[in-house]
Amino acid sequence: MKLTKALTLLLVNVVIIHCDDDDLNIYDQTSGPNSYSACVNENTIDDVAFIKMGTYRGFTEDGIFEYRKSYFYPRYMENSWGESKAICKAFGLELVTLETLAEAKNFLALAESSSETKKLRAPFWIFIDGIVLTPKSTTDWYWTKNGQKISFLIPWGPVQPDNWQGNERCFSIGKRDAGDRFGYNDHACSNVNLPFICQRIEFWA
Ligand SMILES: [Ca+2]
Repeated sequence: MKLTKALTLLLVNVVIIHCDDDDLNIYDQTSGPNSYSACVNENTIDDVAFIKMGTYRGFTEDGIFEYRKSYFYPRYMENSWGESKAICKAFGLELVTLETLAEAKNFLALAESSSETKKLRAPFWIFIDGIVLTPKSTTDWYWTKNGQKISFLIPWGPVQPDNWQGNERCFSIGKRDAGDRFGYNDHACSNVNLPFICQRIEFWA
């Protein structure tokens, strides 16, 4: 292996190691909870640190752009919202955004049926992109990757958003009770580590 890039991202040290052709592509968590190393080959990223959860293809709400998206679940990783965003970026991905209500609904169903999320025990929440500017608001939510307001009515989970303990400004999905369906939730951004989901998106006119 040859070390090609070392990044210090917020409190997380992410070391990206290029995989030689004859190396096994491995993912390992080393040196404590805030240090990760991964052998990443762009052609096989689906099989390495990230489990590909599925794909989505649709049109933006204005109907101008078609897009195709792939969702990736980083196994074994739990981080703050800011760290999650940085880790996705370090691997050439983004923390998940949702372009339309149709995608938002499809994404919930996809995440709910994933073999990875089935390993989690309720209550659990999973970070995606998105912050709220007005606490407990159902409509004042923004994607941080481009600053755009979330344009559809968010299908919140039961009793959400609740701004629990007055500290919930980041967007997540998951469920509170084992029997619940997946839903969207406002969640604390820091001082808590959660799983997260990254995406890769391509647009074309
Ligand atoms: Ca909440």
